[in-house]
Amino acid sequence: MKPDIILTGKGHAGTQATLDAEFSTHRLFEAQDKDRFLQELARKARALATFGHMPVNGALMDKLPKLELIANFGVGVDAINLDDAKARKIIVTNTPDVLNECVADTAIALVLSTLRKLPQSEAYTRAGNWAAKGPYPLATSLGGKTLGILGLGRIGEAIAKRAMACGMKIRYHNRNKKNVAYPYDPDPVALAKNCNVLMVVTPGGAETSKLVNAKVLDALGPQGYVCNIARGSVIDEPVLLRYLQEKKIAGAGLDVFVDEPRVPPEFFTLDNVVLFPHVGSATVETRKAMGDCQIENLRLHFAGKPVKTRVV
Ligand code: 8YV
Repeated sequence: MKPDIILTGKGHAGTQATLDAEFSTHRLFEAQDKDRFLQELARKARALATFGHMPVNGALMDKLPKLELIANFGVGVDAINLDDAKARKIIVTNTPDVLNECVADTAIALVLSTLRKLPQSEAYTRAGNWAAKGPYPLATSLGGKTLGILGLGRIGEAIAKRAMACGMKIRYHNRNKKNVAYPYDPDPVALAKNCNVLMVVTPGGAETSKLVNAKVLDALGPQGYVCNIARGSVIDEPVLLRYLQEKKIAGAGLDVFVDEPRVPPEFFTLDNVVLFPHVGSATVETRKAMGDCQIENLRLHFAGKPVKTRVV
């Protein structure tokens, strides 16, 4: 008998095909009547394979009393209520490390795109403006600038390495000071004051909600840039929009938004922001590695072994 597992979202196709082959899979995201779907699976669903940002809280867990494991596709588990899972002795796993390099590549692409205005200059060429209007206006160099990393975890470290290769200096703020060579700032405001480009790499969730607010953006100032590779919730999005409109900061590079995939359309008319559609880890290789990690956790658990990458 294959264990029954529920897939919460339409995710990586290869991963879902393997899950279909090895488990008895049920697609919550395709169910017309979600309550009925959950009722029907209440006595047999033993795992949730989570894809995307659908909230998984105690109320949902209580509808599935046989639930043993929540295996997330992705490193960020902010959509899953970890306290609720812990209280119900449900194991939660994620897919750390395999995406570090890819997300760091995207982070540097955001910095390059934002400071050098590369997407805008590309659009300028395509529109025929080079011959018609002359050279594209000068942009801003990375070399000699300071990158302030808010959340120096494994992804932050991979970003730091790349930024140094571009001639940038590194500082950081974390909940806990780390044993690293980079200078530490005691809070996000101090970090913003001391850097030219603030790179947000913290986890999402209640603890970091709107951590980057008006005070932090004021400290960054009209010459400062902010890039977000973490979660939209970490920045106060309406405030950021206003600061960009009023040129109270120089620019922003955003891979993540509060209400994905919906991006506030007011951003679309601004020239001082670069917008990516949450592509941090979005390569064939990395998504496969993430899926393999999620699958391995499910396999290990149902083989009666400890999972590989447990969060709680
Ligand atoms: C993915 C991510 O876009 O790992 C994460 O936390 O945000 C990204 O790698 C997401 O998990 C895909 O659902």
